[in-house]
Amino acid sequence: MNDLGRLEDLPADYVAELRALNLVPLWPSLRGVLPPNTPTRQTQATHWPYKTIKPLLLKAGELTPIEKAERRVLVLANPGHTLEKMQASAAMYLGMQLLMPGEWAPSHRHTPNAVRMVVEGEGAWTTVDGERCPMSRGDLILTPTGLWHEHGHDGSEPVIWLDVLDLPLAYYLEVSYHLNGARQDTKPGQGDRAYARAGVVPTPVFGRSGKRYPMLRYPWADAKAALESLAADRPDVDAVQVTYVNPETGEDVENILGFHAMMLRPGQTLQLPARSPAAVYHVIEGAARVATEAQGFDLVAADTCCIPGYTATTLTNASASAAAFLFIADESPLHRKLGVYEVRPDNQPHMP
Ligand code: GTQ
Repeated sequence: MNDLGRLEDLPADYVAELRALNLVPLWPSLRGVLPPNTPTRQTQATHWPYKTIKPLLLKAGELTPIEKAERRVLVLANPGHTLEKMQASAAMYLGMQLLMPGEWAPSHRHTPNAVRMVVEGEGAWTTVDGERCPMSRGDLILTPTGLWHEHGHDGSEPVIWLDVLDLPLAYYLEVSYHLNGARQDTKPGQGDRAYARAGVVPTPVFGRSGKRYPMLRYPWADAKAALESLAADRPDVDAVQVTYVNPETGEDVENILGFHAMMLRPGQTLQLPARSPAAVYHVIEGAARVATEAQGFDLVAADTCCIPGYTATTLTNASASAAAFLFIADESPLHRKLGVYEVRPDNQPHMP
């Protein structure tokens, strides 16, 4: 509650005089912008079931040709931010994108960072900075800030993927814009081949690649194998999780958002402490329940949900026989860089 003076306590003509001069008294709003203990979050826990999105996305394919859409995307908008803002959380944007056989989404580049998590369909590719990246279910493909990218499709069925961008932050910072370009020539070299095994990196005689983004495609087959081998190696460890990193530096693949893959063993329940960043959970394989103290969502394959920051979360794999595999996107690199990253194992504030 606001125990400081209210705006109504002030004479109306005084407030009007201030406003005419673009001045605002702080004290009536101080508790609003600096609330006690836990930040105010517009982000609401929200579930987007894939089975509800897919038919509407295919309908968009009939209604709007790719030439008119440039990117044919249904945005997964968080109602807590209002739908018009097209944001899933403070920093994250989510969209489901459809490409039909033979279509081409032209080359452009922009200041926001993006990744694609492939949901369904074979035969599509994204060319990023001249590297042609094939798209198969569960693959993660980066299109980091400033890199040219275009999508094409040589297959015979619709291809759908989940876009994750830091667009809301870039827009808020007033740095969001794009440039259009010509169809890219593809160059030899595939990061996922050059960096196919952890712990060894290419050294072309006189040093390392020096590329800020040496690896652009993270095949699901490799991430899944890493999770399975980690789970087998560490039966004592509950959280079977890997983070998508730059293989040259070990740092998060992009500057602002973080990306992870998690395996829930059959029957497993995993308690995640409240942490400052908002998180997005997307099921690659299997099914999982994502629950907060207030509510829970039962996610099946290709479903996506968003959980606000500072919220303890319980993940459950109800299957007695099948592992569940999740893709997780969060705002942790941003929070760490800003010095506000916080973990609350006891749900109490631990201001860094
Ligand atoms: O595929 O380049 O969902 O530029 C939003 C903006 C996808 C893309 C989105 C984009 C793209």
